[in-house]
Amino acid sequence: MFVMEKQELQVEDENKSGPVDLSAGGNGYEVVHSKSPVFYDTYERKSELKHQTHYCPGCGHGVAHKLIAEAIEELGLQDKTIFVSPVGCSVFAYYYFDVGNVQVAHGRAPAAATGLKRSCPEKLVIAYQGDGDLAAIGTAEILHAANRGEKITVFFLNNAIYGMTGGQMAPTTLVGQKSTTSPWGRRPANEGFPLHMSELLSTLEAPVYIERVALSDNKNIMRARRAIRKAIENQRDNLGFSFVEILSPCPTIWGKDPVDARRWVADQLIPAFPLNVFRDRKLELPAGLEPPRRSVAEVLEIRNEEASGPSVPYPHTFEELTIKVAGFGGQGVLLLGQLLAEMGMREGLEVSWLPSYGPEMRSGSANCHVCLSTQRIGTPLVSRPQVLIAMSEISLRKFAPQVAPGGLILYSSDRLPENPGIPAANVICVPASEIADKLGSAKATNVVMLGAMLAESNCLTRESALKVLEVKVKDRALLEIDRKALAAGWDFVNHQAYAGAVPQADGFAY
Ligand SMILES: Cc1ncc(C[n+]2csc(CCOP(=O)(O)OP(=O)(O)O)c2C)c(N)n1
Ligand code: SF4
Repeated sequence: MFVMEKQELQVEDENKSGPVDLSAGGNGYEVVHSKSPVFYDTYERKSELKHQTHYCPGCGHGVAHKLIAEAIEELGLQDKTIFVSPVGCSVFAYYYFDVGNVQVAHGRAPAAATGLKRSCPEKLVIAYQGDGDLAAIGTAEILHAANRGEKITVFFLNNAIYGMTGGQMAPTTLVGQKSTTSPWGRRPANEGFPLHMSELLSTLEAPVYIERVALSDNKNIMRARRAIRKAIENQRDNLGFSFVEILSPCPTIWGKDPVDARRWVADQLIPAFPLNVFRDRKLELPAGLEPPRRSVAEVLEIRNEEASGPSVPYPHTFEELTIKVAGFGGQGVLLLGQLLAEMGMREGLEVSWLPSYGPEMRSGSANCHVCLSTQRIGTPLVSRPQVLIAMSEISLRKFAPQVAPGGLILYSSDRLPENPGIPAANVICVPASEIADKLGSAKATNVVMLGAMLAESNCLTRESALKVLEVKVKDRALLEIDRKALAAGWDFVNHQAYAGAVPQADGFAY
């Protein structure tokens, strides 16, 4: 929208999203300022708002977005940027920034940004948070990310209030400032004093850069611009944790017009939160204590050619297979799920593994959800498993009713209990613990079940199972037993299970 007339007029075409570029026509106009290409052309969420943002007029979020977009553009980092947006008024930042985007749960941006940066260190990871998000529900996340010196950039929009939810008191709300939850004005004796996040983080060793700026007037906005750019440059140069607190107007909740709101930033916020460079230095780490850097493939002990997928495609007969493994702690329930997921990965599938267990270390209930898919997985939750591996009677009774019609239940026992309440599913009882005992270790019970499952479902190959076991099982003697256990579970299903039929209430009999 920003055509500056070199000589006289500014022209806009109503039918286009941007200005008419007259420079090509050689008529004296020159575009000196335009919307950063780091922004999408239009705001797609609402048809009636395509050419404006969802922010209120005079809101600081829009200004901060603009400064960030320009810095990313100037530094040529658009293709490398991952923007982590929070919960708050800026929740929709991903509608504006044409970069990689992740929107996270309330307060969790520094934690998500940590994961992103550690797994993709070459990316520019920006966490953007409001004061409710960062300084209330997310206090722990920001403190620990800063203390670990995560090499991320955090922009903290402090407008001294919860904007999105209608004006509740934030940790940064000023003494005496009214909010819906402090209608009498914040009283330190009851609500405590405002939290000064920049000062707090400055007590930590690890951060390399902490500055507080304000969107109060053009001069301060230019300072904010420089601080934002520097915080991004620091990450580009791999320097460490950078944090910019941006005092920002929220005219709507403050009940002011945009001009007065800016003035209020200058008159009230800045005195309470003085502008300052609290930290700007290189981090000196003790020598010799650097963590080793290993790729995901190395950590999983997958050779590179395997990590990049199999050369010969495996003949998977399913698009998505959902599995639940359930039992109690100590039975190797979670490990069995991990084995399946890692086998799937080796066979070039998309996989997910989601554990769920009680607080007890041993003997508490434990189960895991596993998805194997030829497509991207929508959710790791398995509420209707196609396969249930039940390692105990309690888990059989609890999860069998969830099994999809026509699904498969493998039960670790020689027979079904009375009235098991099993739906129209195929059931195979596998005396897995007896088999494992005979082979020399009850620990191999889960691998007997794995062998049985592979034999019955053909979902993954025995070769993959052996490869994963070789990596996972460090004890050579146990590995030998596991190899036999895999074969024994397989043989049981192929040669014995059908001979000793167990009558089923629904007519299925194995
Ligand atoms: C777990 C959780 N708790 C509470 C909320 C409600 N909630 C949404 S936004 C918000 C506060 C936002 O304030 P702030 O971070 O200051 O951002 P602003 O809207 O002012 O930009 C709250 C409490 C939520 N969405 N999720
Ligand atoms: S409520 Fe406040 S923070 Fe939210 S968009 Fe409006 S002015 Fe901005």
